[in-house]
Amino acid sequence: MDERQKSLILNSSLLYPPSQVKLSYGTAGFRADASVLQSTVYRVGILAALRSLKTQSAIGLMITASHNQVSHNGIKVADPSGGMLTQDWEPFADAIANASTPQDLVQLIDEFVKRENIPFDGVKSPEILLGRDTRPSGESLLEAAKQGIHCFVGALSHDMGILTTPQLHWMVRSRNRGLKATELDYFELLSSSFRCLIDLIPNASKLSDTNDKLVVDGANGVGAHKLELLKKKLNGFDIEVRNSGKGVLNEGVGADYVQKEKVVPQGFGSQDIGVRCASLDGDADRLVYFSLPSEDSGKIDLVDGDKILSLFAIFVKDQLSILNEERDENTKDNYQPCLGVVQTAYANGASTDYLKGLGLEVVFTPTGVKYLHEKAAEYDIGIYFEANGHGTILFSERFLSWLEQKCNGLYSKGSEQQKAAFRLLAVSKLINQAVGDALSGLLLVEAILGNMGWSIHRWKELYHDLPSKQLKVKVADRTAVVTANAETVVVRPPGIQEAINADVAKHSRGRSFIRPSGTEDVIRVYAEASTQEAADDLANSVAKLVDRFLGYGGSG
Ligand code: G16
Repeated sequence: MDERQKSLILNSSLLYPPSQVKLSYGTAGFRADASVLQSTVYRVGILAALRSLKTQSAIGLMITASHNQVSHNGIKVADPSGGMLTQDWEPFADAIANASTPQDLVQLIDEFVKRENIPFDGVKSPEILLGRDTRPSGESLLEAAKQGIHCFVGALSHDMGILTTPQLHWMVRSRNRGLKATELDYFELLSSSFRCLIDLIPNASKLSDTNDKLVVDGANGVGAHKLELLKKKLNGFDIEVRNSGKGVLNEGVGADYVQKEKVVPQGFGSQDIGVRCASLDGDADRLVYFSLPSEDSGKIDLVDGDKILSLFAIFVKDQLSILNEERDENTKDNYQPCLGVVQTAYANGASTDYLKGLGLEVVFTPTGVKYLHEKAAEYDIGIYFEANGHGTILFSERFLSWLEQKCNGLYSKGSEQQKAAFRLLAVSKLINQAVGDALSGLLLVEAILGNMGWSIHRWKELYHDLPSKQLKVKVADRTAVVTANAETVVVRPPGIQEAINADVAKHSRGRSFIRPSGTEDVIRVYAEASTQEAADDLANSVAKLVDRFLGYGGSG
């Protein structure tokens, strides 16, 4: 970096005094109360410009705190693939976010530029796509990000306006692939591939029997508005959107609330009994379904990310089986696409048993889409979902070009094999392969339910969830908890895992784990057992252990 560049950064960083709060890049970028984020976001703007120079590609910056409360905000970086920032750069993100003086900041950047060989004489100037959700703090934070980006001469920043997080990721991916990348193109791709899947339903009239009305809880966030726009392109598909922004973002509404509390969100009531309902989170990267049982108890029948994963897995597996039935020696080949599914420790034990029972390969990673996505990319078709409703399907280039070949002439026109190949191709276009996307996920669920002729009740009955409970515990320092084996074992502080094991042993089908949240300042506790009472009891006793070992004034 030459002296001029250094002084540009030094001078502009004087406008953004460092925050007094120590922040970490976490599960999905930096998150905190919006009032302390200006300098962090400014510095991530610098990081994004460097990442763009390094990769000579467009990079995305999304200002959002997703499912967190409205007063919070955050920032995450989308890499050229549209996926999460490479984990190799996270330590640098942490270091610059916490640099205590402008001089330290410049020095850290200079060292990093040398270590990473970041070219300042590359063909392309930095190019960043910026998006934000509906939080009131978003606009000024976006300005801070721009200031960071424009420390670099010739840098381009494109403000894409208010978007869902997955839209921004999709735009980055599409732009870097030389494809159309506007919001209109996104809606066009989703609606056309959805229609294609609907047209391939064996008996299309079934759709109206099973898929009558869908009511969607928009979490009072950006997803509600975008779904209204998308709906206009869906040829009368009956979707009613509620919680569209009059209430408070994520408060008593949204996918996180519905999945964790398992209660009816605001805006829903006895008039919805038996109706198929879905919930998005604040930035529409998570999706869960639910229905209200016949007795008005305030509780819901939840169809979570695990069941969405199961539905997708069954459908993809069915299509692959049809392709495998190929009898014609001219079109048969030896390539056997490899299908794998990825879950986290939060996956209900019953879902894992079910998926394994289907003969599928199930692997586990720590919480965080960045881990699941990376694992799923190892398969020809990798399906990943967190129980909280965040997930997608990834298709390898090899598999897609094999499919294209099969569609284009190798299969006889109108054959079952050709239809199955067309369905999988349509899924690969409909589903957002950059990141989990509630809108594209919702359309895929609807299309698959239509193809199978299933109601939400039939879907819910795939398997019965083990009763579970999640709690949060405030502790003095959540980084004191260190986990291993995809977060199923606590290695620090010493002794706590043995104490958890002793509690788990007291409960039939008991399982429990703890982990530090990467998006909130809490330790999360998960427990499941054969009855709800036992799961609640186990979660409470493990939460007490957390408090004893790590709580304020706890002895350990
Ligand atoms: C983010 C991540 C998810 C993760 C969730 C909760 O979701 O993208 O992968 O499951 O945070 O993480 P934690 O338990 O570490 O707080 P979102 O929807 O908030 O972006």
